[in-house]
Amino acid sequence: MKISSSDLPKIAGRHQCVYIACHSNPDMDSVSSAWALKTYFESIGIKPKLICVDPIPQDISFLLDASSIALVDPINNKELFSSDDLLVLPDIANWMVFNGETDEYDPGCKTLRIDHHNKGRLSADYEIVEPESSSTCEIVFGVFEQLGFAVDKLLANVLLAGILTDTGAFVYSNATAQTFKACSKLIELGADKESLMFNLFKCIEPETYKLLGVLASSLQVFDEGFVMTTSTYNEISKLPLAGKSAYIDGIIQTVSKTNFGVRVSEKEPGVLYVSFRSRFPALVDVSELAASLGGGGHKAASAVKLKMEFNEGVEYLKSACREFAKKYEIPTK
Ligand SMILES: [Mn+2]
Repeated sequence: MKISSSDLPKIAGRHQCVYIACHSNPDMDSVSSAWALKTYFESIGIKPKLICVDPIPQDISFLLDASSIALVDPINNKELFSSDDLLVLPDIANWMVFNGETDEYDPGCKTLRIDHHNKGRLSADYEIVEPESSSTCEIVFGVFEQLGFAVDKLLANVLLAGILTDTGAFVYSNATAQTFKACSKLIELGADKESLMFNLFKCIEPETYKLLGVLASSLQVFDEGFVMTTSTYNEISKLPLAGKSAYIDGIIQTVSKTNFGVRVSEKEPGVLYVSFRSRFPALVDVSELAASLGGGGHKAASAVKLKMEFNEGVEYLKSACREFAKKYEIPTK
């Protein structure tokens, strides 16, 4: 059920315990929006619990204290939530994104989804879903403005960090006039753009660039008009410090004469993390491609996780991408 910002306090107040989930393999938008929502709920006397199925990346520590985010195992712990609880799902469109494993999941409590992903397979009890927003942090900031919740300097920094990373520092097509307005207000509220840019984009581990070398050497352009890079578990495991960088997925959407790019990473043996990036998001909707394989995301950026042996998975993806690519004319530049 679609709700408005003003419904939030009474919905949260109805429940015994409020949980706020970061998604599996959490990024800045996930952790920042979850942390921001926790700050709001605390301001109205609710003490939510932050949870995540994966550890929070160390590189977020410059921004916020993630030590209160509890590591949970919702698949094996069926008693995690009681029927009186509310589970808040920021930046989460599918149960697989929440639990890291499967869409076949029922938390056994009420759910509230606040998200900017379209084509979500998860139907929550309460929803604030805005696919036109750049990031969940942009939505959350809009919610705070409507609620009249005062955003201090720390919170402004946290929200701006989520927007900056989800837009690739405004490079991606999801950065709209509304996004710039929100960022302008956040900077006026005290967000330190220069410090964020330094910490987010100028503190890259050298191994990240070595990983880029692995990706560049595997890069293959297909006649159907797409590009693919692959990295095996063996290659990735030698570079444990290679962080998540916007630049890494960025390269697959910049190759001339292609419509979209694919990055295949075997992060665990037999588990392929696949990112899709559209070069023409208004025309080539890679969320369709991801959805056809069981994943999801946006027109410009989507993903799927496949449990397949590396070579078999890569061949499977090549044929799915070839089929999808046939729908589009190959760009002249
Ligand atoms: Mn996001």
